[in-house]
Amino acid sequence: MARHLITSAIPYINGIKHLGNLVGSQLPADLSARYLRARGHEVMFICATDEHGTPAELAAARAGKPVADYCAEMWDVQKRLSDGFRLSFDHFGRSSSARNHRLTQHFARRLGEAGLVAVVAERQVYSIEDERFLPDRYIEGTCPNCGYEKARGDQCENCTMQLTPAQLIAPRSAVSGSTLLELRETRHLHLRQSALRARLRAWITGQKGWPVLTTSIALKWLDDGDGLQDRGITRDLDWGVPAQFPGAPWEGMEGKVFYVWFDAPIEYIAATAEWADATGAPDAAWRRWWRLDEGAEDVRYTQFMGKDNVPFHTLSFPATIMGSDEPWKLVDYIKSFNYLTYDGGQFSTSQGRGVFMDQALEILPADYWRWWLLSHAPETSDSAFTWEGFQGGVNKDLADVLGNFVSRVTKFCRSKFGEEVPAGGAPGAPEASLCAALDARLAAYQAHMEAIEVRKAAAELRAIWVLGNEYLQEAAPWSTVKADPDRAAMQVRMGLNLIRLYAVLSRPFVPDAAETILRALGCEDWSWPEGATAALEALRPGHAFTTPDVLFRKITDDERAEWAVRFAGAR
Ligand code: B3M
Ligand code: ZN
Repeated sequence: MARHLITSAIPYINGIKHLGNLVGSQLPADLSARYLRARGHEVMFICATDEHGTPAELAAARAGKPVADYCAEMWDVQKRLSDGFRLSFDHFGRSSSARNHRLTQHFARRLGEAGLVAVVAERQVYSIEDERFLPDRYIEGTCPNCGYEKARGDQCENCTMQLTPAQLIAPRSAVSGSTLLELRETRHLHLRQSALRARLRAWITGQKGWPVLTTSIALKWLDDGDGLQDRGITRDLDWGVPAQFPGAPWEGMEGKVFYVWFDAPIEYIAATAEWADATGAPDAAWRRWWRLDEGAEDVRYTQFMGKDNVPFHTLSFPATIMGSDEPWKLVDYIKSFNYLTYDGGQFSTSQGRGVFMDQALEILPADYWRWWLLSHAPETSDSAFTWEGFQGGVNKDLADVLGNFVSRVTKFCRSKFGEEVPAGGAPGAPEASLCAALDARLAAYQAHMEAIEVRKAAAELRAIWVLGNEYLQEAAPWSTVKADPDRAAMQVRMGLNLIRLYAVLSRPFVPDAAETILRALGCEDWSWPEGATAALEALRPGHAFTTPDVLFRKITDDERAEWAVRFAGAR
């Protein structure tokens, strides 16, 4: 028993996320949360919507709605979709919450009092045609690092480099496309991150066993100096956490709000407080997850995110926490992901290219997507979504292997012995070797899940399903039953117990199917197996069950062809 705090990168509020977003943070985080709960650990799994900043303002303007209304509506939409994908957040918060306003201002004040915030007069990009200062994200241009032409003024999403607008080549306004830009003077707050460089380096290099992807990105930006320049943490926007507030150790920040990347990670903490508020729990209930002096010493904190988010989680957010000089919990392990590509190109929100969360659930149940996406998670490199690959994976793994096993065993039992677990004799050598093989694979499965090696865990689970099919094929109860009905009964009893075991082990990946199976088996025993031999005795002779309907249907060639056309672009 340990306590696990898990956060997923919080999705921007503007629009429905595509499958690449889903598999890059929320879905693997859910897998981990579900697994750890199944093993009896105490888990706090937090996500939220990222509601501030220019993307929200731009999207609200496009929708012709006040930004607060737009965000409230989109939160509902995203919440419904995350429920639809069975993402088991303990709380799905909002970065615009009162809790986050208060906490963000708290951190800002602490940083200011520690001398880590400077008021800087700077010359900022002003768009003459738009008649306004342009925040970084409202400026687009060519990346000085990789030449990508649609780099934004805060970051190049192609090479992950953090940028300032002045570094962009051929800058233009993202509001109007105007190139009539000039620099005008204004005052902003800057976070003196560079003062924390030594502490950050010591912390990062002291981490054991972080993924190479995480550490290399962190050290790159730390050493290049680029990621750790003192950065402006205020913006000229209305919507956000006000930078001028009672007790603020500075003046003159009226009309400015904190930069979205300053308040977004703080929302991990705030959303845990929102959870306490929503459940009527006292402050101590959320603080024991976050404050080292209030119980968080034994918490293991894991963050999940796409690789473009890594600099903010290895440098900016830790700088906020360290700089506060208060005992807040820092992350223990960062699991980061590469990208999922769509049919040879990129998923594109702006072009509507690829499959989005709402569309995915319209055409197939969540489990189909969960299984394929997780078993192809872009861990060591990008991975490719193709309709052929998706059809093949679903049909083979889910329909032919897991679904077919469940159906063969239950139907055969029903026809020969009726819908209850048959008694039969004692297991023999084939069953002993099945159990030995299961135990070895189970140990590997657990090890991969604990190490958050998602694809390896999926492969091991699939291999566990395959063991059942191989056993059934060799035992062949449909032949045994003629000469030795007792032995056939025992084999079927094994098969039914394997089905229950599969439901328990597969639940983190395919929760709905797992629940359907256990319901059909008339069983509520979700206990994680100690070992295969005991686990295969859970359903006793005489236990009644019902034969489930088809667990997973196959995707037809016609459907595949139709979907490929439908999701090619122009949503
Ligand atoms: N919303 C970026 C993203 O969705 C950003 C993550 C914030 S995590 C604190 O990729
Ligand atoms: Zn670039």
